[in-house]
Amino acid sequence: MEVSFLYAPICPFAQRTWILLKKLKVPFKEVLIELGKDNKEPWFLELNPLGKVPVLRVREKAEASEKEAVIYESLVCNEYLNEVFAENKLLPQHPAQRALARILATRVDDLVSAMFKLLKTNPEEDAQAEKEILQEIHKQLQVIDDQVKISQGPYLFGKTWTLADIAYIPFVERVSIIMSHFFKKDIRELGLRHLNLWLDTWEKDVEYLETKLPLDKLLPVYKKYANEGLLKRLE
Ligand SMILES: N[C@@H](CCC(=O)N[C@@H](CS)C(=O)NCC(=O)O)C(=O)O
Repeated sequence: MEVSFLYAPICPFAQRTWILLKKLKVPFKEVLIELGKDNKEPWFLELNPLGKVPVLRVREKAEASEKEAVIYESLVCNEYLNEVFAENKLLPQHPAQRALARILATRVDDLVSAMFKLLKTNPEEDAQAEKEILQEIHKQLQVIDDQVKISQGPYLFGKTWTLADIAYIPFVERVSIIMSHFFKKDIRELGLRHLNLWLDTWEKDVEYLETKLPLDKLLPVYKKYANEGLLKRLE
């Protein structure tokens, strides 16, 4: 099988699949996509009509014939990699727990929405809105904290990482950066002890660290979305 991975290193959704490809040691060809340009081209839209990264192209050679599978949507890409390269071992064993892992992976979207709302807040105009959105972020991070507490950690489902952990980490990383730079708040000081335990393991995770961009690459991306009132805080 030949795998091509179409992505942009700044994209947190693509980072989910990037981490997993590395963890599974799947040899892959990297195809860098310039967002706003390459992903609008007809050849790209033919692969993914949604025009988004990540995309996986997998060439399967069976005797004389050759077939290509095209997979997109980060959670689906990771489910596919789990099935094809990991014998389905990257979700908990029990069906209800497997379902919960999938539910958590989709609940990351709520953290993502809260993150963008946070960036849109103008603290100079509305201190109450700032307080409320920070509470919403806390509530979303509490989801991780509660689950790690139940499983006794350090991961969401115990001693080994799952697809749900991978779905969360790129976004928790970005929330942490946004909180510390625009709101002077340390994610580790929210009183979420189990979240901190979970973060400790990611901070030592080799494959994740290989995909982690330096702050000078990430912060400008989020400055583009940030409200002017927040940008003043960086001056
Ligand atoms: N639901 C998609 C979201 C992917 C996504 O939004 N990717 C962004 C980059 S982070 C993208 O390709 N956006 C297209 C653009 O910026 O033009 C997934 O999970 O893969």
